[in-house]
Amino acid sequence: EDGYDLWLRNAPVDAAGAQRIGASAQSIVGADTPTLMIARRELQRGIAGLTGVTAPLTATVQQGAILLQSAAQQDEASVPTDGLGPDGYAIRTMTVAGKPVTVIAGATDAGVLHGAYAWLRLARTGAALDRIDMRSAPRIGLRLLNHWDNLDGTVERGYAGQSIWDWWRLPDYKGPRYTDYARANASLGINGTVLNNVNAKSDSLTAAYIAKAAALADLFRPYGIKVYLSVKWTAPMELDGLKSADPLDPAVAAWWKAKADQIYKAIPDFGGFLVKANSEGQPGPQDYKRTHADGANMLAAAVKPHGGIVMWRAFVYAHDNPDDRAKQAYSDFKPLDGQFADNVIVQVKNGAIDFQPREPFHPLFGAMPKTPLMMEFQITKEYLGQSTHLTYLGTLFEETLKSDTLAKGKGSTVAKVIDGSLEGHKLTGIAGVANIGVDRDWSGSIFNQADWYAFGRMAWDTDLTAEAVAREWAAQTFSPDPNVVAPIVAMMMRSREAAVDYMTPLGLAHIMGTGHHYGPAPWVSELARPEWNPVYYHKADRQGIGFDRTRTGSNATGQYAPALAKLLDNPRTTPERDLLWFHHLPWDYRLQSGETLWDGLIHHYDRGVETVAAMQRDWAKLKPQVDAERFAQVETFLAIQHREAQWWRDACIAYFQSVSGRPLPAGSAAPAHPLDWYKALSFPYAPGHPK
Ligand code: BDP
Repeated sequence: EDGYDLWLRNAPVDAAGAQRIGASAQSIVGADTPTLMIARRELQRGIAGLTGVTAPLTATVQQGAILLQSAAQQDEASVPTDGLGPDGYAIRTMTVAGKPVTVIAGATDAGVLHGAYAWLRLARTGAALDRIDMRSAPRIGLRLLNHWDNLDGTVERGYAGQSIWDWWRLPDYKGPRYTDYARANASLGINGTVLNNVNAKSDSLTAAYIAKAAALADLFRPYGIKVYLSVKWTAPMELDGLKSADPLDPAVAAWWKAKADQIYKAIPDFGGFLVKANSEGQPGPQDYKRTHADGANMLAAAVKPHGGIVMWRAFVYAHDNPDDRAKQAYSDFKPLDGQFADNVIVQVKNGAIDFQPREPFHPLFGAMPKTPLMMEFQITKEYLGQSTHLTYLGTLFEETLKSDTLAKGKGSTVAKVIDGSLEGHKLTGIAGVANIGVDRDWSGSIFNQADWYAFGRMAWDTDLTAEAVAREWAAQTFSPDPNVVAPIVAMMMRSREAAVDYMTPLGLAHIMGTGHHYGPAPWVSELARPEWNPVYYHKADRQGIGFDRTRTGSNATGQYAPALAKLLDNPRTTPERDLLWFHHLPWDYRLQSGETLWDGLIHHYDRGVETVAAMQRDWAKLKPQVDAERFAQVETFLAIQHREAQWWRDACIAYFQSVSGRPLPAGSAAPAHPLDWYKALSFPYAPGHPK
């Protein structure tokens, strides 16, 4: 058990389980289309793995059969598929031709495939299969992975080995991993993938690389997955010697139009472009005194005749902008609301800074009613312990999606902004920066697989709770035995809060080491750009700590809906978990617990370390129930996490104490080393960051 099989493991169930599954899966009926053949194969493979019995394919309906029905196979007896959209499915146990069967229906073959995976999920997690009547359709149209994969095989912020795209040997060699990748994504309902890094190279738009992307698109198509590309703004200059990349220059627009035509010739269902422009040194339309909307609309016109879209990222902050970094995306984009073409969607990170262990939701959500906004989550855990720390992201996703923007009164959640229901948008999307590489376990650790899983499941259904998703994942990945599922879910559910506690409690952010973003470095103050320095974010001094973003500070609170801004302007009505994100407060400020801010901060750090120790103890008890290989990996990684949680705690406390000059509260141990010891550590070869 090396983790390669992910949640599609199909390990044998006990006799009662085999009976439960076998009775409802005695044979399979389905047409010979490419996608339904995949659905048939997946069902056969799953049922055989779980029960040891292979369900034969039959042409006629038999008792206990599974019937795969997409629109083409509908008759009067079939399950209605209206309202399921292009991706949804219905599963119903019913009588057909006098025989009890299970019908898996969809308006399209892709819908049926999603239904087949859903049925398998029910089978694997121990659900009853003899009485099913369910319908499920995603509210968000684009559910995409973003690969930050480079053409040389490295992965920016990748902690699971090299890129899974073997660009060098594509388009000829298409190894089995691509198919398994498609299976895993389709099983969650992920329906698109952006193949290359947002810090893009022009080369991905050359004929040779378009052919490579087309080979992957051909493989993914029957799984309902489209391919997209990140593009570099100056590609027309770099590839064909154009004099400029001005979006309003007709030659530039013509170049992109011809490029789009060329791509669509090779990939008729190509999804479109993802763009990082005028951000962290990337070129963009602002270099020509044009706006993001000018740039996005020019590209949008190029893909429009083919039905393509442009995803334009709002992750921008500029070195010559003295304003609070947390405010800059809003300042740039809010004035452009209503100016984007109808096949443009603006992609916004979950928070205003950068994928921190915790951030309040991005103020753009709810602030651009005339523009479709898509969510960008980071599945790869750049700032959350990368591959070794167990920090389940389901809770982060849930917290963000359920945050209330109050933009149109109570209940205006971020989920409703991105599913289009709040402001009436049809183009809707959610992206996750992938945590996938060539490691045998795909994601750098067994538990990181849960973040990929949770992203896909919650993209499909934003109402799912992190806990329900953890439960499903644990049952399929380890065992449906409640004695296994319950303790694993309990570990997962407190894991991210533990990391917040031992890294950045009470709303602190961005105090990680420069470049690698792995360990603590709250002391860093000498980097060229102010907002690269941790001291910019925590602003700790003798008197207190925190970033004043209130009306009288940077006024980042003013970017939220007035009703919310009012709450955030007051530390007493700011959620305590975000306290220091919005407020600079004296060390003696009283927390809700009654203790001082200083004591509370230390206690959060202590609690983070203790929680990891408790997770270690809980895992140790699972030894008899988990296979040796995966048990050992998790055990070792938890030991690393515990050691590093201690490191985070000690380094941060040593630093903050050097600033505050305060004694530690009774019962809290002094850091193991003096501050200089922590400062002297260096990690020149840490993975995942551009060298
Ligand atoms: C930051 C990463 C950087 C990415 C950037 C982005 O540190 O490597 O290029 O985001 O999202 O989180 O563009």
